[in-house]
Amino acid sequence: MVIARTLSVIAITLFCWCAQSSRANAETRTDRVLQARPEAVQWFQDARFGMFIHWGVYSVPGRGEWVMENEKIPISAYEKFAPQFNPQAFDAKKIVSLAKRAGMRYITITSKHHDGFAMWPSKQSTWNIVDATPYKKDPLQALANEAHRQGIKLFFYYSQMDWHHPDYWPLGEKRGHAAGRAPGGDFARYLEYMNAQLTELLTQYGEIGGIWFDGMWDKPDADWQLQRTYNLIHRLQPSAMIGSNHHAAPFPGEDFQMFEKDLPGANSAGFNTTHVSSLPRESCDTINDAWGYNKLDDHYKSTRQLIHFLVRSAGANANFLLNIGPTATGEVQSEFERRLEEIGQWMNQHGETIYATHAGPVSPRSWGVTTERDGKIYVHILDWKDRYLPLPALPGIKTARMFDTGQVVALRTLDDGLLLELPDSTSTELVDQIVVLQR
Ligand code: H79
Repeated sequence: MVIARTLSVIAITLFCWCAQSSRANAETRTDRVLQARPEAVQWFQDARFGMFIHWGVYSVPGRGEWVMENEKIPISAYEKFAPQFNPQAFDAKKIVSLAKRAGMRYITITSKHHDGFAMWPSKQSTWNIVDATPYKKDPLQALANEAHRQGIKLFFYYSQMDWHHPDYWPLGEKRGHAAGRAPGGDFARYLEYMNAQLTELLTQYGEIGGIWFDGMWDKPDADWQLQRTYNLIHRLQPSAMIGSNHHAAPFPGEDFQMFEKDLPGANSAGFNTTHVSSLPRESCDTINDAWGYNKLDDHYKSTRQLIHFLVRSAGANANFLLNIGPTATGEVQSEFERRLEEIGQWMNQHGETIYATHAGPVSPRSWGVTTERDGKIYVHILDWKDRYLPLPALPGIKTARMFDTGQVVALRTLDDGLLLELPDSTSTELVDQIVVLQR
């Protein structure tokens, strides 16, 4: 009897121990796909507006971030820009404050672009801002400290394509061939390098909003070991949002989907996917045509155009990540600053119709979009000159008012639609005529 009981206690203990250790094994298995925490995903979805920053040694020649490839500059010549990169005027506080005044909730900065140059003192290579430039300071640290202080989240852009690293091999079909690199290299070793750099970024700068990958499209069929890298990121920072600009439907482990210079699914850029996933979305665009500082580019979008893109993004359930490319001295062009200030003034008054909204019941139209939050539907009329705006039927809508003035908007229920009669006094010159519909 005693022996039997002792044996069963041992059996139960062994069973529990085995069950526990197999759970522990499951936690450490690399093939389990981890995702960002739901609170982080929700935060991202509500944020709606962020600042993109493209900044690196390419800011020295000032002909855009693709200058090395576009002008076929070999590594040996390109490296000569680094001693000229001394951004004494870089002021993290000023940039974070500017983002805040613009109404932006997060900043995504290039930690490493396609030229492979690390904007922080990476221990993995001396091709970085502390070892290779007279500046010798870490702007990412300054930015992270200031962003945390001002309650802005900081994301790091990281280019998987690398025109400088000897192990980024084989090269993609077309790009990186003028760099003058010795042929050969070990791609598995490159991935170790990349993971080691990402580990630095995710362990030395406090809480990071996420990682914005780019450049995988250079060789989409290579063995990128995405799961390993994505799990590494999610283990180091369980709230970090991962997105990758690979122009294809999202892969497991990614937490948001981005669309470069495009609204979700539109593919007006020509290289984006039309597949729109159920993940949170983000559109990004430039103020002129360049991401990295381009002194020749004066093709600026107007504040009105930029606000329209922000509103249209929200109406398509997407955040808008708007880019600035600081100069080699670290300054932000006045043309960018002025537009951000003006967008901020607009967001100050109209943020309620953008932040924490989701796409409304009327899908995007040429005249505008709808957003929705807390039972209110915001009809954003961006491009419409007439007094009457026909909508599809929206059952149960009882009241309509102009968001800006509170003026009543007359409603007429049609057989299969709803007609808004905009007040006489409403100016079609407004950036956005917003009508609030309530049930
Ligand atoms: O960082 C900014 C740009 O430098 C980078 N992404 C933004 C955020 C960028 N790289 N390339 N592009 C933007 C657009 C060009 C894509 C193309 Fe292609 C590369 C078109 C042809 C070569 C991808 C690969 C599409 C077809 C092949």
